[in-house]
Amino acid sequence: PSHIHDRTTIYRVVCIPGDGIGVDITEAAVQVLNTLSKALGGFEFEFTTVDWSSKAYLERGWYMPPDGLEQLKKFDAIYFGAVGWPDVPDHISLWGLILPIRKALNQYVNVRPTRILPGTTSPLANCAQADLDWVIVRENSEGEYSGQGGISHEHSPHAIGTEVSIFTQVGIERIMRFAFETARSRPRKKLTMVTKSNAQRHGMVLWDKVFYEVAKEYGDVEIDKMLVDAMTVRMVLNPKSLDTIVATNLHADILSDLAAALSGSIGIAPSSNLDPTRKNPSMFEPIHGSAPDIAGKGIANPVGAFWSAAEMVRWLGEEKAADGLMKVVESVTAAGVKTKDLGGSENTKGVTEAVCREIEK
Ligand code: GGG
Repeated sequence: PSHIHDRTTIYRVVCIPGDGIGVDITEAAVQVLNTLSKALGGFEFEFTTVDWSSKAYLERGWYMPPDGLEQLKKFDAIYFGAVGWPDVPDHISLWGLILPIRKALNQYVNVRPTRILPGTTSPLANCAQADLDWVIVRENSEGEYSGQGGISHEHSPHAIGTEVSIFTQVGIERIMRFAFETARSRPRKKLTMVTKSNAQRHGMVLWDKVFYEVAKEYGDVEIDKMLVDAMTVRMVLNPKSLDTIVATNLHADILSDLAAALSGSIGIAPSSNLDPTRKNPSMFEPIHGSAPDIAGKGIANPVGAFWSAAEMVRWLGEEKAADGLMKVVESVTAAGVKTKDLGGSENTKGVTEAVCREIEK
C-alpha cells in the first residue's frame, strides 16, 4: 500500500475509464469500492482518473502522455474500463493504451475466471453451476501480440503483411509456472494446455516442450493438452471436464470470450493483468470492450466491472473484502437484479445501487 494514515491503509488507484461503456462501468466500480471501504473500514481508496481515451486521442493525437507509463508506476493498482471506438482503427486504440501498459508494466499474466453466477443461466442446455468453473491463464506479454512484422509493397496488388509471433523460453516458462500454481491452488488440481502445434511448427512446439518440462515440477497436477480448435468443441460439449486452462495471448483472448458467453454473458467476466513480481502495479478490467452501440445509455452490465474490482481488492491484500464483495454481487444476481444481457430488466444504476445497499446492510 501507498501509505497508512490513522491506521487506515490508503490504496492509490488510477482509473482509466477509456471508451464507451468503459466510462459507465468504471464509475459504477468506483462507487461500489468506496461503499465497500466505508462499510468495512481499515482501508480506503484514493482514486485518480485520467482521460486516456479515443475521444481525447482524436482531439490531441495521443492516448497517453509521453511519461504516461511512468505516471502509472506511482500507483498501487490500475483500474481499466474499455478501449475501442469506431472513429479510430482498432489497432491504433489497442496499441495506444492497453497493450503498451501490459508490456511496460511486466503484466505477463492475464487471469480470466469464469463461473455461472447464482440466478443466471448458461446458454448450454443442462449446464449446472457446478459444471462450469474455469480459470483461463492467458499469456499476456508476447506470442501473437508481439507487434512484430510489417507490410511491404503496400498500396500495390502485391502487398505482403507479416505478423510475427514471438515465443521465448523465459516467457513460456513463467506463464506455465503461474498456471501450474493456479491449478495446484484449486480443488481439482487440473491443467489443460492449449496450442495449435500441429499447424504452427515453431513457437507452438516450443510451448508444448516447455509445458512438459515444467509439468515435471508439479506431479500433483493432472495435465492434458488440446489443440485450440478442438478446445472450442470441448468447452461447449464437455465443460465439466475442464478446470484451469493455459493458452497463448491470442488463443486465450478468443477462448475467454467464448467462456464468458457460455457462463451467461460477456458482461460478467473479469480479468486481472498481473505482474507477479509486484514491482509494477497490476491492472484490472472487465474483459468486454467499449460496446459503442450501448455507450452512454446507462444499460451496461456492471458485474464484470465489480468482479474485476474484487480481484483488484484481493491483489491489494484485502482478501476478506474481496470475498465479501463477490458474495454481495452473487446475492444481487441471485435476487434477479440483472441487466438485459442476463435476462433481467435493470439498468447499470439499478444493479450498482442494489450492490451498494447490500454492502451497507
Ligand atoms: N476492457 C477490455 C477492453 O477494452 N478490451 C478491448 C480489447 O479488444 N482487448 C483485447 C485484449 O484484451 O487483448
